[in-house]
Amino acid sequence: MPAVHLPRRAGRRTNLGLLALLLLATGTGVLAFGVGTPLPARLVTAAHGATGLGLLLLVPWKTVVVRRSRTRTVGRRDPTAAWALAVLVVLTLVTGVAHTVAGQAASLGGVGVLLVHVAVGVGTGALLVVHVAGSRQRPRRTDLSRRALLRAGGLAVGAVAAWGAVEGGLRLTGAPGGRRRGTGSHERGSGDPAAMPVTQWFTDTVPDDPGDTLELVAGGRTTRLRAAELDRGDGVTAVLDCTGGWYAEQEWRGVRLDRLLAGLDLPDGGSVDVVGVTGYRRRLPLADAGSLLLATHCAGRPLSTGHGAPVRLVAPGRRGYWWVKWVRRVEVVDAPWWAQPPVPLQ
Ligand code: HEM
Ligand SMILES: Nc1nc2c(c(=O)[nH]1)N[C@H]1C(S)=C(S)[C@@H](COP(=O)(O)O)O[C@H]1N2
Ligand SMILES: [Mo]
Repeated sequence: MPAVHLPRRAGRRTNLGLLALLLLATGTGVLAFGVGTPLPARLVTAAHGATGLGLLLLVPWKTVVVRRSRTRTVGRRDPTAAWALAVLVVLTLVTGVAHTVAGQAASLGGVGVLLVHVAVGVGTGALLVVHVAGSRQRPRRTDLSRRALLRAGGLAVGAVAAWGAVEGGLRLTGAPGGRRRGTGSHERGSGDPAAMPVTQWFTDTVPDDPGDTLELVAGGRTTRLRAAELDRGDGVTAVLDCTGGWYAEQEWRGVRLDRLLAGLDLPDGGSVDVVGVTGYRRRLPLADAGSLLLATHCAGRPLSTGHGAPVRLVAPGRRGYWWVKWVRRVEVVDAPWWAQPPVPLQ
């Protein structure tokens, strides 16, 4: 078995390559949830797909490293955690590719396959930290040598090629994955809100009675508005793109936020808190008010309760978790928009 005679350095390079790819995959995966506009999203998901698929290129070498470690008699670590990590990586890869290829068709007992992917992906990241912390390999100067960098470049080219092969294959075969959006989401229910999924972010639930009034707190005044007063004929066509892996383009109608706030004394550089009846909330920059819509209608019909009646926020270019449903309060505040948890907590 020639494998056993491999120089020690080879194992070290393989391990470093795997570590770099796994860290990049986890990082770009998390980043993918933050971007909603097609081009930046395309770049992030491409980097994500390439780093994820690139792991497969190192499998032959890692097999050698693992075999060699099994022949070691001195200082061998308990391999249980390492095997758990390997299983999670495989599950993450399988669910990632299943989402990419088949989208909503690949759901496991009602749970979207992308949700499973994110859960095992985050688990992988956590186990990776444990695995690396228990390793005796530490960074060295020679890891940045010319040859090492050339090899890293080779791996990067291979990873991008693997991603390109998957993308090309999807397009050639006409698989659903060939038509997904830059964010990786698959189309569902465009122009037909009844066919669009009703989705909650985390623990939130559709309220029995979302009420009929909205409180506007701005310029030192509090105004109560009936939902009917918010249907002022402002319209926008915008894509709701859920991090669960689907998107839908709809015509939304209601009132633009800058028109609702017109004539009020607003703070420079301020933000606006949009709060739903259940307490679900997001804070957005006031500077975006011209592109934000408080919507009462979708595709010419009043919103259904599931989709946020009587009023929901429409935030073009932002992922679905910004589109607060059942809006009860809109409040202008001095604080910057980023002074909030990066994602909702409910
Ligand atoms: C070790 C961690 C991870 C690995 C190895 C991994 C790997 C993959 C792979 C191989 C794909 C399929 C890409 C393709 O076929 O082009 C994928 C898709 C995806 N992953 Fe991950 N992933 C990881 C973690 C995450 C995390 C933490 C998130 C989100 C928080 C995430 C979000 C996504 C999304 C949105 C897609 C769909 C992208 C698309 O369709 O182009 N991933 N992942
Ligand atoms: N109040 C409230 N608004 C919310 C959510 C929620 O859980 N609670 N989920 C958000 C998420 S993650 C998405 S994708 C969209 C889904 O909108 P839909 O159910 O109309 O499809 O609503 C957003 N607005
Ligand atoms: Mo979502």
